[in-house]
Amino acid sequence: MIRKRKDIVTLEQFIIQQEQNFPYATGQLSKIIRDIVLAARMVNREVNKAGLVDIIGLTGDINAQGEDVQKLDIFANEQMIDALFKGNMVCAVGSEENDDFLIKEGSRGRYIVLMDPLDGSSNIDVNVSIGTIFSIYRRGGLDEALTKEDLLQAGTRQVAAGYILYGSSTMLVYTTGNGVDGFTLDPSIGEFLLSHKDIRFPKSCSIYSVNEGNYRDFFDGTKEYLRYIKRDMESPYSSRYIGSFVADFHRNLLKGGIFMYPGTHQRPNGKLRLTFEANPMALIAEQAGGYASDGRKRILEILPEDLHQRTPLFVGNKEEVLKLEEFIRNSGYGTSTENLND
Ligand code: P6P
Repeated sequence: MIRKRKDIVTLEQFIIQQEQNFPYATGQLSKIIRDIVLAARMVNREVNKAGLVDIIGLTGDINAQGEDVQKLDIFANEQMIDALFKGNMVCAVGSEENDDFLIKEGSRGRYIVLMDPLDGSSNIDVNVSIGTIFSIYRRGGLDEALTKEDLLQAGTRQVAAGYILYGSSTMLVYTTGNGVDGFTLDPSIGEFLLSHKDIRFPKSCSIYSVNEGNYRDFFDGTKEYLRYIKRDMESPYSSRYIGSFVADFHRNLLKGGIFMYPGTHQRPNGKLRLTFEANPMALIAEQAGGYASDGRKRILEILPEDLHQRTPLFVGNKEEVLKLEEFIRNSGYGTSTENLND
C-alpha cells in the first residue's frame, strides 16, 4: 500500500509535534537527538559498506572492557563524540570505548550522554545487526563544576534513552519519557520516518534470549527459571539469541520476550554495562510496559559506583521478568559477595 503524504511523518516533524505537545520542552533535548542521528547516519554509511572497504577488522587496541576494538567501534565513537560536543548541548560524554568521561571544558551544556557507540561489534565481520545505545541525563547546577553525582546518576534520572539498530533497515528507537517511538531510515531521501508509533511490549511473551552455553555456570535461580519455561506446555517458548544486544532487545520489544544476561559464578555481575546498556534499555522497556531487573531489583534504581560497572540483566515483558525474580528469590541469589549492586 502506498502511504499517503499525510501519513508520512519525518523525525523532524515528530519532534516539532512533541515540542508543541509539551510546551515546557526547551527543544534542547530534541537538538541532542538530532546530533545523535547525524552521527548515526555517518556510522550507517560505513556499516553498510563495511564488507567492501578496509574498515572491518581489529585495530589491535583493547578498550576499557579488555575487548578487542574493531575499527568501526572507533569510527562510531568519534562520530558520536564529535556530533555531541559540536552541538553545544552536552558538557560530558561517557563512552564504553573510553576509560573515563570526556568533559567539554567551559561548556554551558546542561546534558550528559552515556553511550555504547557500537554494541555487538564482534558481529561486524559476520554481517550481523549491530547498534548504538545512548542515555541522556541532565546535570545539576550550571554554575558548579561537574561532580561525580552529575556524571553517575541512577537510571531513573535519565531524561531520554534510545538506540539505533543497523540491521536489514536502519532504525532509531527512543523515549523522552512519554512512550517509545520507532523511526526507519528511508535511504532514498535520507530521512528517518515514523514507522512504529507508541511501541508497547505485546501481552504475551513467547521468546527467551540467553546464551545457554553459559548454563553450567548460572546460579540456581536462573537454571530453575529456564527449566520452568522449557517444561512441557501447550505454547512453548522459542529460543532466539543473536548475540547482539540491540538486535535481541529490539526483536523482543516488537514480538514479546525476555532477554537475559545473568550473573554467573565466574562473572557474578554478568557482562553488560549498567550505564551504557542496561539503563537505557531499561528505560525504553519500562516506557513500553516492560521491566528490567538485575535479578533482585529494578535496574533503574541502581546507583552506579563506576562508569564501566557491569550488571546482571533481565529485561522484557514485565510479568516474565517478575517471574524470573521470583525464581531467583526462592532459590537465593548467587553466593558471590562481589556483586557491585549490593
Ligand atoms: P556473549 C556483544 O559483544 C555484547 O556486548 C552484546 O551485544 C551481546 O548481547 C553480548 O555481548 C553477547 O555476549 O557472551 O553471549 O557472546
